[in-house]
Parts: sequence; C-alpha cells; structure tokens
Amino acid sequence: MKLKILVTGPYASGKTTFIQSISEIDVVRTEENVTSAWELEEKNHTTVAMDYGRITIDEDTVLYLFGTPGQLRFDFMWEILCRGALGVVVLVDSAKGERIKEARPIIDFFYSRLNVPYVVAANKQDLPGAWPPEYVKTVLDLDDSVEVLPCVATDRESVKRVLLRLLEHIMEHLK
Ligand SMILES: Nc1nc2c(ncn2[C@@H]2O[C@H](COP(=O)(O)OP(=O)(O)O)[C@@H](O)[C@H]2O)c(=O)[nH]1
Ligand SMILES: [Mg+2]
Repeated sequence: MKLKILVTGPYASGKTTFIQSISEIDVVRTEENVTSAWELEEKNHTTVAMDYGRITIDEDTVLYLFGTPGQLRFDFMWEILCRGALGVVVLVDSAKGERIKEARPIIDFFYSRLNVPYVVAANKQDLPGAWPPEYVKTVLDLDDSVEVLPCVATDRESVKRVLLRLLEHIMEHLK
C-alpha cells in the first residue's frame, strides 16, 4: 500500500526537518532565499513548492511524504498537493507560543478539502520553554478527535512515532 501523507504547518515549524529526518531517499527540496526581515530572523531560505520524502514501514506499507510550503502566498500548491492524500501531519513550533495559532487557518484550509485523519505535532519539544501538547490543543481549539503529539523533528524516532500514530488513525478510517 502506498500512502500519501501531507506534512504542513506554519513557516519554520519544522516541516523540511521532519521529512529529512525520516526519509530513506534524498529529500527533494525546492528552496528559495527569503527576502523579508521577519523571515530572515528564522532562517535564510524557504520551501517554495514542496519537500518530498519516502519511508517504508513494512513490506506492504510505504509512506510518501509531501511537505507543503508554509506561506499562504504559495497556497495554489496546497490544492494540488491535496489530491489523493490520506492523512495530514500539522507541525507547530511549540517554543514560539505566540505563533502556535498561525496553524489554525492552515488546518481550516485542509479540513475544508480533505476528510482524512489529522495529527498535530507539537514540535521543538527539546527547546527550553516549549509548550506542552495540551497547551497547543487548547490554543488551536481542536476537536477531541485530533491528537496532539509531542515531537522533535530532528530526532528520527520521534518523527517515526508521529507517523505511526497517524498511520493507525488512517487504518481505522479506511476500515
Ligand atoms: N531545536 C529544534 N529545532 C528544530 C526542530 N525542528 C526544526 N528545527 C529548526 O527550525 C528551523 C526551521 O525548520 P524547517 O524544517 O526549515 O521549517 P519549515 O519552514 O517548516 O520547513 C530550522 O533551523 C530547523 O533546524 C526541533 O524539533 N527542535
Ligand atoms: Mg521547509
């Protein structure tokens, strides 16, 4: 079974890192230099089209990960990326409390187009002052059905835990 999974979330939430940590193929990155000052505070490049990676779970399950560009000015790409997706990981930067809510319009966009399981990954849990998953859930005003999982996107095992949990939800949904 080949499963297409979307990895989304606001700018600098860790999408590219998440896919790179787990992918068994070289991640196809499509990055451009960023120009505005607030963007440069975070990093000096941004994903313009998508990141793409692959992870084999077992002999009959392969996940294809598609990272979305985080910025709304590229949202025409999101429409295209939605096609055939069976699950969504929404990353948030838990260490930047004031930016957690930036994930809300992103979640709304996908909710209106994709009736599939979602998990929210409260990323950057390794950073001091990172907010716990329960706080992220409250700020985003998420339904009880949406699980918020702790995540460190730089850590392969952590990324794997998030994906396996999403996979469980997908299997349940496909029954
Ligand atoms: N400490 C820490 N830094 C992270 C983590 N995930 C991503 N980062 C860093 O956050 C920045 C943005 O990550 P990136 O993957 O480019 O974000 P994207 O814009 O969502 O693709 C980079 O400097 C990453 O190294 C994490 O779990 N912990
Ligand atoms: Mg990126």
